[in-house]
Amino acid sequence: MDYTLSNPALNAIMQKVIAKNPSEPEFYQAVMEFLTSIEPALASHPELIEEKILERIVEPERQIMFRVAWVDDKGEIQVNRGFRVQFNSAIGPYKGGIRLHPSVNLGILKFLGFEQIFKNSLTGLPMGGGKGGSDFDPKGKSDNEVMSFCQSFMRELYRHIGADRDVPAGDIGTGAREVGYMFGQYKKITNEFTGVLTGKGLSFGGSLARTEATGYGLCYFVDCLLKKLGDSFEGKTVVISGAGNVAIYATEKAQQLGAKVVALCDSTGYIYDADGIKLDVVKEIKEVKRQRISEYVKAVPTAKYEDGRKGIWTIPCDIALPCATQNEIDIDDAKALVANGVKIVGEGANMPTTIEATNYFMSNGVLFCPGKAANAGGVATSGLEMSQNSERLSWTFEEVDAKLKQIMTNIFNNCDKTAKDLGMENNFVAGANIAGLLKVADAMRAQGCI
Ligand code: NDP
Ligand code: 2IT
Repeated sequence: MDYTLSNPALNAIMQKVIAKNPSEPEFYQAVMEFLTSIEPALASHPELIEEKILERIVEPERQIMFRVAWVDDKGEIQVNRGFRVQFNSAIGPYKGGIRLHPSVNLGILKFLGFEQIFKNSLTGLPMGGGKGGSDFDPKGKSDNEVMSFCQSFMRELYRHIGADRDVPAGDIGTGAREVGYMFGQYKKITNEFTGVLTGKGLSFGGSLARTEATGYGLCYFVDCLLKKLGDSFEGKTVVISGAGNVAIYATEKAQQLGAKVVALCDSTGYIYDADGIKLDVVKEIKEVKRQRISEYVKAVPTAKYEDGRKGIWTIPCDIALPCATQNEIDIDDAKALVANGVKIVGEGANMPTTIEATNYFMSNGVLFCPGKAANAGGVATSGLEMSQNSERLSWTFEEVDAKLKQIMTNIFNNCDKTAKDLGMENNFVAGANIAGLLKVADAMRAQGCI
């Protein structure tokens, strides 16, 4: 990958990032995409360079790494590494998920924390950017082992977080079960019942619609785009990757809006159901039994299962919603999607599309919705959970869902207008990055050199 930018000031920042952060390709990729797309804003905002806003914004405020030792069911001690990257607190307390996956390392969490700054800014809510996680693999672990890990993880993390300091939540491998164990341990150590985590269970401060929020929000964003085109989800064929929290609720909303979702996947393979995915079957397999997606064909014998997840992008569709993980669509996948007539790509996952693939989509007339705008519904609803916790109230599902829809509409309009004003209509990558950046930059300037 060539990380050279044509603008000398931006290129200097990029080269410094590479020199100061060895072996962190995902972080370079996120910074590269960001710096490339914000260039049109430099002329009217010289302070971004002159006051070193950009040079400061690519440097996390704080990075915490720690040992997580825990005891497995055989009585053996296991050692994992825990992280929290507190990237930027200019507009609010650090906010972002906890990823539990064997691939987790500092560079991946820095890419995620960096993206989170601009995503959270776009929501319009007062939340800074952060991300955390561990290389712990929850797959195949017993409940007891997951609890043991989560408690040990929180025994260190608790001293760095707080309802007004840093508010973690779910991400890959972290759902309601893990958030519950972490919350319980935080409460035990601090003797305080506060809104320190979001995505909590409904019986202890969680928000209705948080489970659904990222997937629903993604579809609300894409629906705004379809409306702009005078179109709708009705009758569209949709391919969605992943079979986790985001993918399941993107499927649910796309189906409610009249689309036919024909494929889902997990890291082992994909299912194709020409009649439309039966979501109750998927929920039972993934949410209740925590099994592989291959089980689907046992319940729906007319569907097909293929090993390996790459083939999912060869299925013809109008709309592709990558909702699994970073870099799951490369240039070959993009070419296959375009050849099969895809019109819209909406990122439910964080950075699921490589830079090359993104450029290919955009130069071939595909409308591309970047994750930091399109998947912001999850963290936005986390912000709504924080508001409910602060006022000791809980809102109805309909209230939260209506606010989520309004926030996604605002994000779409903001990205659309920002791009249009710069003469780059429908470039939602530039629209999202510039709109997200300018609010944070304004707050950083106002707070002086810190
Ligand atoms: P889950 O853990 O619920 O599901 C993740 C899904 O993606 C699983 O089907 C998983 O398959 C698959 N997957 C994960 N890692 C890989 C990998 N390396 N290769 C192939 N497949 C993989 O996570 P979420 O649904 O919460 O998160 C999905 C994406 O959405 C992530 O990028 C996350 O950062 C992003 N996101 C999540 C938000 C949220 O609120 N949860 C909010 C905004 C973005 P398998 O089970 O086989 O591992
Ligand atoms: O990537 C994300 O935005 C999330 N994983 C959700 C973060 C949150 O704080 O709800």
